[in-house]
Amino acid sequence: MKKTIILVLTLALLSIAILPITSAQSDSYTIAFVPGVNPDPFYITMSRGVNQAASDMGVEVIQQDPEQFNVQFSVPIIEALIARGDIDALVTAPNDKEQSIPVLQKANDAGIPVITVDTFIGDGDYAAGPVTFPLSYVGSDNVEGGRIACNALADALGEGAKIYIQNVRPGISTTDQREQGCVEAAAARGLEVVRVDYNENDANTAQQQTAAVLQANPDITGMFATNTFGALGAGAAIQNAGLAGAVQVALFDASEENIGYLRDGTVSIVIAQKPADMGYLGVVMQMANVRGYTSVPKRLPTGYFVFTSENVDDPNNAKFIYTG
Ligand code: T6T
Repeated sequence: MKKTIILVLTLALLSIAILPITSAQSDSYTIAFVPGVNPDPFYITMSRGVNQAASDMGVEVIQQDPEQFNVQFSVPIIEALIARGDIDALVTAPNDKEQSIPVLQKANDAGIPVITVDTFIGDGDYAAGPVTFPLSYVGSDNVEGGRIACNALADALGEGAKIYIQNVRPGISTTDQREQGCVEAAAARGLEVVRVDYNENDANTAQQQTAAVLQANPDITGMFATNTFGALGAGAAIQNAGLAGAVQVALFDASEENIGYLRDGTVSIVIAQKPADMGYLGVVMQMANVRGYTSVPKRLPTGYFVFTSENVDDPNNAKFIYTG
């Protein structure tokens, strides 16, 4: 996989040097970036990668942020970007596997190539799945991420333990797949998933739900929170209930707050994605495509770094913590 990334980067960067592109063409190339929601440390970090690539490649980026992780907010933004008539390519994290399809199809039909970063539409298989028009899907393997989380819980708790999942909302490709991976790992390792709650990306809701579930089910000894906001709420609930250490907790997303929960012993592992790389590679691959390369891969997994109490203070790993 590293080889693919290096090849794409090398081809795209080489193209700047060797293709006869006028400064007018390069000046006028504009990429729209629409993250899943902001503010969110994950997408703030992704934005850093997008802007770094744009600066490295001399293209303009227009970023527009949905206020909530919801198609009601992202669809009008994308509609307006299409209507401008001056957008050459779109890099975006769709809010819903199905509901985001029509507006992205419309962008593609208007001649704006689409790369999805972090999340996907359809089933994410843009080569042979039900939705094939996007150029590429750049993001984590989220089934694998859910498995990493719940295998860690199984390692710590052993067979027969009861666990709880804090998730966002059905329909979001990433968090659906994390839940799936966790449930699969739990079944394989003999853990019982007692309950799944959905917090709508609201840390306060996640905190209240977690507190209520742990109080009503004192035999739950492990939990998995599938993204930044669920993790933030789960960590607070565990702290307030004085359950640090008694309940093993696996969190997704390496925000400063979540790393703080790991440092103070509230949680056991934090799974970091590579949002800056997703953003950087999304822009690079759009540029490779516009410059005529046919080797842009339909799928580019970006990998993880798993933080534990043993490696969290190693300065070499600080780069995996999200930008605040
Ligand atoms: O976990 C990330 C992202 O991967 C997911 O699609 C939505 O939530 C986050 O942005 C974290 O808040």
